[in-house]
Order: sequence, then structure tokens, then C-alpha cells
Amino acid sequence: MKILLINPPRSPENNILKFAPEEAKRFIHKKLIGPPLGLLTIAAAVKDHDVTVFDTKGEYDLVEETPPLDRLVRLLLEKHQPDIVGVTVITSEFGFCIEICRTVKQFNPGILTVAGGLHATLCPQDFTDPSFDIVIPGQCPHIFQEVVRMKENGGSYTSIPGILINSAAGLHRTAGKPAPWDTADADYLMPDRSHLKRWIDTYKVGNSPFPSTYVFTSLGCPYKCTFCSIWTQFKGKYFQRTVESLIHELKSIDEYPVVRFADANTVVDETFMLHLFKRMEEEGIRKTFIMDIRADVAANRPDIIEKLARGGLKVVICGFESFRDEELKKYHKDSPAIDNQEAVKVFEQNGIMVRGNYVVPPDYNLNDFQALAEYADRNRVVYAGYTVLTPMPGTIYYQQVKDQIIDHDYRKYNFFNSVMKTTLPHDEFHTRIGSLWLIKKGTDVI
Ligand code: B12
Ligand code: SF4
Repeated sequence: MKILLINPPRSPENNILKFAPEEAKRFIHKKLIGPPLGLLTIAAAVKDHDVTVFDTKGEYDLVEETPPLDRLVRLLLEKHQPDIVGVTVITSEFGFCIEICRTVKQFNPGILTVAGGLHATLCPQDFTDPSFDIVIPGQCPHIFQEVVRMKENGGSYTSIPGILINSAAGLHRTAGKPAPWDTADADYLMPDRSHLKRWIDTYKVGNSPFPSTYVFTSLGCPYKCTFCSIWTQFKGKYFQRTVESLIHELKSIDEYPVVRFADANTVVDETFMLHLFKRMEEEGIRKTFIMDIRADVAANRPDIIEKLARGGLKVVICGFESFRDEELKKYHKDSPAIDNQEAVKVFEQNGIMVRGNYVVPPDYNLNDFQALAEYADRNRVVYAGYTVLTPMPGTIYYQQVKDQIIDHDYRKYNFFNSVMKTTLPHDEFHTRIGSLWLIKKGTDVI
């Protein structure tokens, strides 16, 4: 089978950038770069077939005059003549996934279109556009293998448990439970990064001359923050990889001197992390590491941060979220604001650059903005990010406020646009968040 897996482009919607004062614009992050790990894992699962992965994000970064998406996809279809096209979907890129699948169906209705990824897991009911044939929620490399087998052998997809089939009769879930798949451990499949050679030079963060890649050490999260879709994606379960499988993966990615751990919360099992760093030392693995670490971990266990720093940890992304305990409680963050201050000290003592992220609720008034600015100023970090508290579909926060949502355009669900009514006038709210991006120590942008 010829399989074409497409990573959709980024959503261009960014009201913080649009309304920010000129002097802040250069600091506001415009694009996150990184490999589509999900698609690369799916590619690894069907490697015996003729598989092509196309990263449109990488392509638009690499070649300025890349044609618009529909034209680009048509060119790909003409070149590869696939039997199956797969797309990976997060909420803000859902519209582009529809555009990709519609272009596929116009080109050749016989091509099977398959959607997977976070949004397919949390909101499979959204995939009613006739251009989608099959939706596979969850960690599903084994199910995708079955779909490919069925396409090859001409059987009926209804016999595959755990998928959604979209037809003229509507979107229907097949009966039965999918076979278990131990995605982080026994069944772990290493993402096939060989597909990314063309775009490797675009995967550079900030001023780094070296390309970076993502590696996940775990999936899910044991915490339950109301605005977060990571724990809901895994129904609150947490899956840790093994140290030796990580060592194997890290040894196989020499071309990437910078590694960002993709876990949204990297240090959950402290013993595991220390063991991993000890094994890296034994194996002579020397890389620069970027991690997401909760403030309470740094505040409570400075000894761990010290050891990780010695092993190559250079940048930490830390979700400060708020400077007010009552807000942190409301978000179920399970970590008071004082931990943010402590964490900054611990990271800095160890030479680690911090990217601290605050989320700004739509009901902030002028006094709230002033108080946040003063706090952020007192606790300056090298890179600071200020985004909008957004009700991502599939989160508790979405359930709490869904009746107050006024903008249902998914392209805006990327933390850079308010989709709810703001207390301040809409444009001013975004301008004020834009101004906050000036409050930081460094001059680089990541
Ligand atoms: C790596 C990553 C990225 C990478 C690559 C994503 C891509 N597709 O290009 C980059 C850096 C580009 C990225 C960008 C963004 N990201 Co991001 N990213 C992640 C991260 C850290 C890890 C995801 C991951 O790799 N998981 C591991 C893989 C193996 O799991 P998986 O993706 O779920 O894939 C499995 C299944 O879902 C399935 N699957 C996946 N795709 C497909 C496709 C098919 C056909 C099939 C059958 C199955 C299938 O099979 C896979 C293997 O089992 C997550 C946070 C996290 N820890 O989960 C955020 C996350 C997914 N990102 C998020 C966001 C919001 C963004 C941005 C919009 C942020 C921003 N404001 O800019 C941008 C998007 C574009 C932009 N504006 O720049 C949110 C999504 C929220 C939501 N509900 O939509 C997350 C959850 C982070 C968060 N803070 O909440 N991201
Ligand atoms: S925000 Fe971080 S700590 Fe909270 S549930 Fe999500 S990943 Fe876990």
C-alpha cells in the first residue's frame, strides 16, 4: 500500500501578536517547531509499506514560496499516488485537516482518508465532514495497521473495533473494544525520524545553530489541571517509558544535539529521572535538554534540579499559570504561587534558563493586568510567555464555560486568542497581553 501521512500547517490566528505594541511583537512566539511524533510513530507501525511523511509546517518554514495548502496537497497526491492519506489533528489545525482531506477526495474519491491524534481522541464526534472516511481515537498504531490491512485485502472496516466510520449514513463507532496496546512500554514504537531529513534545518529553537527533536519519556499526567487536555487525552492515566528504551532512542539521534522532552510534565517519578540521567552519563550521551518541569518539583527537590543541570538540562518550561493562589486552586494546579518564586531561584542557581508561562483569563480587568505585570516584573525569567486561558474542547474548563464561548472558530484555539467575551474590550485585552511579553530578562525568543 502507498501511504501518505500529512502534518497540517500551523493556525495563523494570533490576536496577541496582531494587537501587541510594536516593540513587543518580536518577543511573542509565532511558531513552535518540532517533529510530528504521532505521525512518525504511525509511520513506524506500517514501515513495511511504501510510506511518505510530509511535514507542511517544515515545508512552509523551509521554502517561502510553497504554494497554498490545497495546491501543495494536490502536488503531493500527483507525485505519490497514495492509497491511504492520514492526517494528525490538534484542535487549532482541524480546519486544515478538513481542507487536506477534501483535496484528497476531489483528486481521487477512492483514496482512504484517516484522521488521528489528540482532537480525534477527545472530540471524535467533530469528524462529520464527508471528506473523512475513518477516525481512530487514542494511541492506535495497531489499529491503523488493521485499517491498512483491510484496505489492502478489501474487507469491511466495521469489523475493526474502536474506530469511527464516516459515511452517508453518518459517523458511527464500530462495536467492541480495541486490543490493548502498551504504548509507552512493551509496544513502544520509536518514531521514524528518517522521514524528516528534508526539514531538519528548520527544527532549530531560538538562536541555536543545532536542530532539536522531541522525545517523550512518558504519556499522560497524574495531575488534573482544569484547562489541560493532556491528562484527559489519557483519561487520567500515566504511562512511563523504560530507561533502557530511552537510552536506545537517545543513542540513535546523533544528528539532534538538542532534545526537548515532549512530556508536559517531565519529572513525575524522580527516581526514574535520576536513573535515566545516571545511565546517560554511563553511556556518554551528551546533549542539551529542554524539559517542562512543574514549579513545585523545583521548589521541593532542588537536589534533583542540580543533578539534571549537570546532565545537560539547560532550558525549563514552567507553567506558572497565575500569581494568585485562588486562581491556581480554581485551575486544580495543586501548587501555590510561592512555588513559582522558589522554582525561579532554584533553576537560576543551577544555570537553567526558565521559560515561565502565565495564562490570562478573559475576565481580567485593568487592576488584574497591573497586578500580574508587577508580579512578573518582580520574578523576571529569561523567557516569559503570556497566553490566553482557553477552553480547549475535551477539558474540564471547556465544560465549565462552554455556554460563555462566543467564538467557535477552532483556528483560534491555540492559546493566542480569546474565544470568550473579555471584560476589557477585545482588542485592548490582547494588546495588554502583548505588552506583558516585554516583561522578561532575555532578548532571545524561543
Ligand atoms: C510535539 C508537540 C508539538 C510539535 C509537533 C506537533 C505537530 N503535529 O506538528 C509542535 C512543536 C510543532 C507543536 C506545536 C503546537 N502545539 Co503542540 N504539542 C506537542 C506535545 C509536546 C507532544 C505531542 C506528542 O508528540 N505526543 C506523543 C505522540 C506519540 O502522541 P500523539 O501525538 O497523541 O500520537 C499518537 C496518537 O494520537 C495517534 N495519532 C497521532 N496522529 C495520528 C494520525 C493518524 C493518521 C493516526 C491513525 C493516528 C495518529 O497515534 C500516535 C501514536 O500512538 C503536546 C503535549 C503533550 N505532552 O502531549 C503538545 C500539544 C499537542 N500541542 C498543543 C498546542 C496547542 C500546540 C500549538 C497550537 C501551540 C501554539 N500555541 O503555538 C502549536 C501548533 C502550531 C503552532 N501554532 O505552532 C496542545 C494541543 C491542545 C489541543 N487540545 O489542541 C498540546 C496538548 C500541549 C498543551 N499545552 O496543551 N506541538
Ligand atoms: S498542565 Fe501540566 S501538570 Fe497540569 S495536568 Fe497538564 S500536564 Fe499535568
